Amino acid sequence: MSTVLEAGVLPAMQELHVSNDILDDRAALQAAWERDGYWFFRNVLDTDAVGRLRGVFLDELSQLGMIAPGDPAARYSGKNLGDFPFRMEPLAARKTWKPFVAEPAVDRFFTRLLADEPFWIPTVEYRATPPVQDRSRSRFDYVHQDGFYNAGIPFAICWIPLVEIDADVGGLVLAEGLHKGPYLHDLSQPPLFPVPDNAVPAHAWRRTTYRPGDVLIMHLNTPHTGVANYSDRFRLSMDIRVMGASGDTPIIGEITAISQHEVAVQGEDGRSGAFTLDESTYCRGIDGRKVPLDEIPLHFHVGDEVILASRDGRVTVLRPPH
Ligand SMILES: O=C(O)CCC(=O)C(=O)O
Ligand SMILES: [Fe+2]
Repeated sequence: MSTVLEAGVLPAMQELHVSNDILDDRAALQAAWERDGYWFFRNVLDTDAVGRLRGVFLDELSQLGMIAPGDPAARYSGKNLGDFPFRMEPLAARKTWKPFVAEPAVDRFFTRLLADEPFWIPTVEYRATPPVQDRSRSRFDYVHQDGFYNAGIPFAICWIPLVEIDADVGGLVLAEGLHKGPYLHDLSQPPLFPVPDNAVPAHAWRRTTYRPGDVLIMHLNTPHTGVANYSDRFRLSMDIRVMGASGDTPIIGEITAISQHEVAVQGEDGRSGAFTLDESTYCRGIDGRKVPLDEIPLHFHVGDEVILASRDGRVTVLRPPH
């Protein structure tokens, strides 16, 4: 039997459900979310706004010599990728996400969808994924549940395609309806706790051809992975996290004091406080590993930007934005 992880093969799989017709039906939205663990909407984000965001990616890629200047298809020039900033660090440094979510049409969509003001978690990935050379590996990059690495922050993931992303370009696949169970990550394999190959049944995987204007919003426990890019173009997308502003939002801010027992923060929105760190705290280092309590002062310093979620004065999650 062929499995989804066969080298180089993206198996046929069902399409994502499209939820445009229930956008203003709270009960139906809620039911779809509970059933599927995601919403996928076609052509709901203002394509001019998405185009401006894509333009920032294209400018950066052409400055790096990776595409021809102004090539909207983002065809890879073949230039050596040795120094390529795979996480588009220059865009991250400029907080490129901020003007995008502040676009009135984008803000209106999310306000309508959430029936609340959106609260953006600055955990953002700017993905400019070049074609892969090595086709001997599975096309699934790394199956994971974001919630496993972010316990305590009830956000949803917004995955936003900036170009057409078909099966060759790869994009994102997710496991429908598998957000309810226990984590699939293998607790016996620290520090990354990978999801075992057979943990997601092959029939649960979903994909589609994504286009600018579409958005995929996933439950934080929905298993998903990027798919290796077999095209001749860059795959451009941005993913960012959102929740309703009236929910239990984490503090986004700077550390003002830190020891292995306690951390104090000053939030951007004026909230501040000191919180206890204990064995139940998930302190996440920059590479996703859980940092042991006694190493926390080595990884986090006064002035660092962090996301802090707490319950009853104890930190549930402390992490850098990325
Ligand atoms: O775009 C990808 O390659 C993976 C996206 C992802 O893991 C996420 O949006 O949480
Ligand atoms: Fe993810």
